[in-house]
This record gives sequence, structure tokens and C-alpha cells, in this order.
Amino acid sequence: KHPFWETQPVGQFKDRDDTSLPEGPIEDPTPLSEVKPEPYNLPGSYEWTTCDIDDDSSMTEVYNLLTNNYVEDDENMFRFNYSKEFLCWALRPPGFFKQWHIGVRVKENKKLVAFITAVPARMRARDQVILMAEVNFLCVHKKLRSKRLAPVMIKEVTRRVHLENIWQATYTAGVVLPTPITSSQYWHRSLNPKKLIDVGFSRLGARMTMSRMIKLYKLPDTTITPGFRKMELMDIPSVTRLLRFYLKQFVVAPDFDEDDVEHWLLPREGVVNSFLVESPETHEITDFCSFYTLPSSILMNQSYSTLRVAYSFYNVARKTPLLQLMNDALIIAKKMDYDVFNALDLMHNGSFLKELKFGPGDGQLHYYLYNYRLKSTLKPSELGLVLL
Ligand code: YNC
Ligand code: MG
Repeated sequence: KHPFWETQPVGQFKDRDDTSLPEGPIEDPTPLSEVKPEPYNLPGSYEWTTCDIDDDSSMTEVYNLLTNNYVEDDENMFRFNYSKEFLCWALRPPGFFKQWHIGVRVKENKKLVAFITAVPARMRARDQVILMAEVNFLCVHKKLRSKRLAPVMIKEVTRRVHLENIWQATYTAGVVLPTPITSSQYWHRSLNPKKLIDVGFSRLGARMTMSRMIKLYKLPDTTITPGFRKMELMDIPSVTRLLRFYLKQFVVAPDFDEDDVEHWLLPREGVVNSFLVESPETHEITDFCSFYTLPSSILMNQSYSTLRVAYSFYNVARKTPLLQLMNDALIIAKKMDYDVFNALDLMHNGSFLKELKFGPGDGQLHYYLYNYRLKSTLKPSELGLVLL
């Protein structure tokens, strides 16, 4: 059923109920001298390329490939439209490797037709902290699908990760592969219900009118929590402490240090937004929330070409109730003119989704580990990881 994945060190469906298998790495590392030094073979008319994210013309090639060929919803109405600024952020975290930004070109005309990336990240699984690769942006041009190019790309990124002496990876996909560590669901909170209906993102339910709908999703103009403000450079130590403390409780979560927090959570216009609560009395940082910006192209609409979408990232409510903190995040997102706010049912998100009028989306996002076995499937609430 999965001729490629069955050959890989991942949890296999046949072993699902085998509780005798130990938790941890599936295969031991091999000496670096045994890692294949040259790239895998591609079909004759294609060649490998390393995409230089710093170079504007190669960035444009990557941007165009993804804009036209990356992930769509089941009905092919929307397609992710990661911005160049977002891609620069996602692909250049602390310690990134240029050679992990991998492209495939047509030899004859040098056209970029496929892409895959990895970035390093310290990940904790129970009490083990492991340096892993986060694999993302796997994309094959629409005209080259189903030719088994994806397995070659996955093997090549694996080889380049191994060359850095890294043997585990994490990734997410909308498709079921052997074997998810958890499966989560997206929930959507309308901010601009009229546009969402006009573009076919939402539908007016029975006994619902446009004006009732607009009223239902109305939000105040200003945030409610005293001391709620944008995160700044000086907040990095407090935010790191808050986040590290919070993420401890999950079975799998990133192990963020101050450099990671600076990279992943310091606000970047049009890419990532972070807010916190500074106690007006003690000036202590008590709570934190963040969301990233990932618009979707609207594929067939006369009036609109893009959906402005905010995605919940990491949120920590220590003093402010999470419900109130996330309501403030919605208020800010609405003011910033996002059309919809998305959140997965991970971490403690399940506790506010219904009350804050998020509705369940269709389709799931499956989380995977490469070369690391967990004894059992996690509940989404046991996972403390958001991938981009
Ligand atoms: C997928 N999303 O099952 P089997 S997510 C992983 N992730 O293999 P072909 C996938 N594997 O089942 P196509 C996958 N989708 O026969 C398919 N596969 O064992 C498997 N879509 O290959 C599939 N981006 O080349 C099958 O398929 C084999 O031409 C079939 O290409 C697939 O970034 C794809 O959804 C996804 O661009 C490239 O459909 C193409 O269809 C496409 O014949 C639109 O491939 C965009 C899209 C995927 C987004 C993502 C995470 C990727 C993770 C990859 C795995 C990383 C493993 C860890 C490596 C480092 C290890 C260390 C250390
Ligand atoms: Mg293919």
C-alpha cells in the first residue's frame, strides 16, 4: 500500500498495536563515512539545485513554484500563498543549513519544478531532547505528479540531514501516511463573514441571514486585558521562560531557547505577530499569544484574489484566562484586517474553540516523526508543536 514508506524507519501500520516495541529511535545512526556522499539519482532530464533563499531571483522561483503548485483544499478553491518574507523566516532559523533548501530543475531549460526543505530544531519527546529536522514545503509541479519524484526528494533531504549527523525528523501532512503520532483538526473563526461567504469559504446555514451572521461574529474594537501589548526585543527572556515552562507539559514539543524565541516569536510584519500581557502593577510578563500570517489564493472568484488568514501559533495563559487572551488575539487580528483566524485543536486550544465561535474545518493535519517511535498515538492536546 505504501511501497516507499514501508521501506523507511517510521512507525508501520502493522506494528500499531505492538506494545512490546520500545520507545525511541527506530534505527541507530550510521558512521558519517557510511552516508552516501553523492546525491540520489533523478530521472535523466532533471537535476538537483540548492535554492539560495538570500538571492532574490531564486527566492522568486521558489515563491512562484509554491504559489502555483503547493497545497490546496479538497475542493481546489484555495491554495496556500506563503509570502517571500514568510519563506525567508521559515527557512532561516538559528543554525539553518543552506544545503537543506533543495530544488529540482529541468536540465534543458533550468525551470524549477520541485522543492523540499528542512530546518534544524531541538525537539523534546517525553524527557528526551533530540536535534531534529523539520521537513516542509515538499512540492512537485502539477504536471509532474505521480512519477515517484517525491520519494527521491525525501531520500535526498534525508541524506543531507544525515550528513549533519541528525537522524530524526518531524513533519506534517494532510494525507495519512505510516504512522501519525497524532491527528489534529483545523478550526476557523470568521472575522470577515461577508467575504468568507462571497468566496465560498463559509456558507450561510439554515435560519441564518447575512446580517445575523455579521452580528454573530462582531468583535470589540479594542482588546480587553489590561497590559496587553505587542512583544518587543526586551521581552525575549521573559517570553522564553514563560514558553519553556508551558511547553514542558506536552509529550512532544520544541525545546526553545532565547535565540529560537527571537527568531520564531519576535514580531515580523506580515509574517508573525506576538502579543503579551505585562502586569500594570508588577510589570511581570504573565501571558503570551502569537499567530502567523499565511494567506491563501482564492482560485476562482471575480471579486477577490486572496484570503487573509491568521494561524494560531504558541499561546501561554498563566494569569489571564486563555479564553480572554485568545479573544484579545481575535480582536487584534480583526483590527489587522485578517478575514479568518485558524487554530488546530492542539495544546489547550480545545478549551476555547467552541466558546470563541470557531467552527470545525474539513480534513485533518497529521503529525509525524521520522526514525522515532512513540508507544502510542497522542491526543492532539498532548502535542505542543506547531509547524508552518
Ligand atoms: C507527503 N505530503 O504516500 P508511498 S506536506 C510525505 N508527505 O509514497 P509521487 C508523501 N509523503 O505511499 P506526487 C506526501 N504526499 O507509495 C505523498 N507522499 O509509500 C508519498 N502536492 O510519490 C506517497 N505538499 O512523487 C507515496 O507523488 C509517494 O507526485 C508518491 O508528489 C507528492 O511538505 C507531492 O501537498 C506531495 O506537490 C510532492 O502531490 C505532490 O503526488 C504535491 O508519485 C501539493 O509520496 C503540495 C503538497 C506536501 C506538504 C510537507 C511535509 C513533507 C514531509 C516529507 C517526509 C519527510 C520525512 C523526513 C525526512 C528527513 C529524515 C531525517 C533524518
Ligand atoms: Mg512525481
